[in-house]
Amino acid sequence: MIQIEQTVGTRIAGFILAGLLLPGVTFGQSIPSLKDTFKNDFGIGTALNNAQFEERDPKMTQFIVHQFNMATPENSMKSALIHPTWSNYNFEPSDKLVQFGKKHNIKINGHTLIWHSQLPPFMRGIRSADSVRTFFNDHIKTVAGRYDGKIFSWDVVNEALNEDGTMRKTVFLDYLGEDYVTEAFRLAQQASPNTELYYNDYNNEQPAKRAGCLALIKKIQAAGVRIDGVGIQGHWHVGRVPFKEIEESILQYAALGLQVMFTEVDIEVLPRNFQGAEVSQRMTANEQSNPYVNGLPDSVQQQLAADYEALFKLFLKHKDKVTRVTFWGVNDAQSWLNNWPIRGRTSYPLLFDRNNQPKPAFYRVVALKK
Ligand code: 9MR
Repeated sequence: MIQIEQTVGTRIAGFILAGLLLPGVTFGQSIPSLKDTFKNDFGIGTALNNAQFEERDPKMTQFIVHQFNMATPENSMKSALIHPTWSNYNFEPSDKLVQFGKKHNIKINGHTLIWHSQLPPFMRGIRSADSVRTFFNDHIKTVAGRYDGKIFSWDVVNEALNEDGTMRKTVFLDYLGEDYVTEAFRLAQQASPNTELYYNDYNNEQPAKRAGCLALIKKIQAAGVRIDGVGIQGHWHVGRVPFKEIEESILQYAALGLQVMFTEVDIEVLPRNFQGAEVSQRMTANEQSNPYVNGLPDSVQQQLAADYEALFKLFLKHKDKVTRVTFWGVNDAQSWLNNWPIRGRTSYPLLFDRNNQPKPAFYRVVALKK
């Protein structure tokens, strides 16, 4: 008994001491965990950069492991990085990501096999269908094959559609024709039979693009090729989250027998004059374009919290169809939105602030389960 009391006493003293010395570590653990909060509902993921999955900052690692049970590499598996020259692959970072997932029980979603953006430089010089076909086949076979059974899922094709639902003009469409999407899934299935296979896009909750996405999925299915899920990226804007379209999309995609995932969620608070996540689109800076350098006004903070709460309410309502919700970054400091479509802004799109402290939106989301 005495011994137990002493142990408990030592632990409490240690806890207080650790709190004084390493506030982030101890207090980080006292924050509720998203993955635990939603453990009976859906997976909770984050995009990870190389520094994060290489565990360069132990406090960050501890934070990630406490909050998330799924992860997507923000860049390391994109073709420009994993396949930098015609016959060379750079698997080192992504192998580390896989180890990170294994060690911490975090399921990895590979991102992404076929995307027109962030292509290796050698693809720019390619002018023949044969060469594009060779790249396409080799890339999918080699990359998907390497991680078969080691990662949980793949975004096989990313962003193949225009806003009006037609096929986006890309090097793959130009040289391989409309069936390249189905073909990518067929090859991924052969190379990686033990991995779930998804189609991923932004704005594919919007009616016209959604119709194109539904048609694309039906085409893959009609060819007898496996597709397990569809990712709605979820790059939205505060006060303008398209709840109705999101709900319709969940129902319509699920009706095709697919899992529905929200794969890159963030809610922008900064001014922008267009919707979506087209990386090549840019805006010119002016005096109004970076308004919250010294902090987010309470009114915007509250709107952000209300939007996140309503979003998670919707996800929970359809938890039988929604299998994963992934944020595009761990905290506001990491978000790509600090640099797009204007470089060097101060954005606040996620649930955790620049010091990994929970924002009001976090508490509103977690409170849904109380
Ligand atoms: O967050 C990513 C950023 O670091 C990269 O510079 C950018 C380059 O293409 O890609 C960002 O991630 C994108 C994702 O891979 C696909 N959907 C849109 C995301 C935001 O641009």
